[in-house]
Amino acid sequence: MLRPQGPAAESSFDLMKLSITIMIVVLLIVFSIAAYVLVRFRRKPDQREMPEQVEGSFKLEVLWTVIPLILVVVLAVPTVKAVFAAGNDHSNDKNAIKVKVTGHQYWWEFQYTDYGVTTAQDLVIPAGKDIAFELSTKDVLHSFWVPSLSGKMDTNPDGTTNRFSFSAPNEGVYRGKCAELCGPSHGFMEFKVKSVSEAEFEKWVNSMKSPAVLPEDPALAEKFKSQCLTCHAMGDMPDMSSAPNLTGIGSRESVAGILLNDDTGVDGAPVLENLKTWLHDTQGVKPGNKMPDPKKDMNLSDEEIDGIAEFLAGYTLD
Ligand code: HEC
Ligand SMILES: [Cu+2]
Repeated sequence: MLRPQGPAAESSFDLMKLSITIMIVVLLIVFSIAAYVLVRFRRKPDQREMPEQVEGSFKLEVLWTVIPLILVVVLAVPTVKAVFAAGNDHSNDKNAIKVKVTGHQYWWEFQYTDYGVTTAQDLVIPAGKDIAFELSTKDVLHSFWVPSLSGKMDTNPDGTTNRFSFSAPNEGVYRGKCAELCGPSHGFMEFKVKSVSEAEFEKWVNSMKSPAVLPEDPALAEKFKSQCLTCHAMGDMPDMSSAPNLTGIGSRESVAGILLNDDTGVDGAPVLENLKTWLHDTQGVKPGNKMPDPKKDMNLSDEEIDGIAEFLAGYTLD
């Protein structure tokens, strides 16, 4: 929030600076007057009599009503302007990229309706373009929030949808959060916004559409199909919206949104390691999440789990 990376976040940051500046100025003036009065009018050692009692001053009362009024107006005008600008809707804008965001306990689904592409956890967008969001939830109330790009927007459990939009002028990866307590793994319900060049975005869309692949070992492929693809979709398979789409999972910024993929190991772990961590202990990583345990509930052996992890780590987009 304090390092805004786009116009929507900048307007919130400007409001914060304006209100904090006004607060500091008021604080300094009030405290200076209070300090002056304390020193100037304190009781002298030999003073015994009651000081003169002053009541009611028309001038002062007008002064301390009008000044706050002016300050409130100074705050209100840009705030109302920014609030209406933040609620802008680009859903009918031909140049905007439309993304349907669905909150799930505890992951984010992103559907690119104009491209027929669905992904999870990584929201890939072309830098500088307006992204028109339509937000809803599959279960409870969540709130979609990318602090460095924009304010929050709720996903309502009553079936209504919310719309808003933002853009990310600079290429980069921005961290997103669920900002509404939604269950035991709410704190791990993270996602990333990946702002890339227009050419890279087109390339990403095309590779997301390439046909699904399976593990080479036929026995493992069979297990994967029967145990995992009942919930998860990949490549050109129809997406049931019941679990994160796994297309190109090896190229993602994270596993399950929270285990950061980092080959240098400085800020996370390599993707293969994260996939193993996830598949061997999903409840340990995200307590209360809705994926069955591969070992206990799907009867997979450690070798099979590691084999699937290796296959998924190698399932990259190019
Ligand atoms: C009953 C449905 C279901 C089945 C079956 C299932 N999963 Fe999942 N899986 C989920 C859900 C739901 C999540 C999201 C969990 C979360 O993040 O809260 C998930 C998350 C994942 C993730 C992380 C995805 C991401 O976007 O980072 C991977 C990887 C994964 N599952 C692999 C597997 C594998 C491999 C199997 C088969 C052994 C499997 N799943 C079987 C429902 C399922
Ligand atoms: Cu949440």
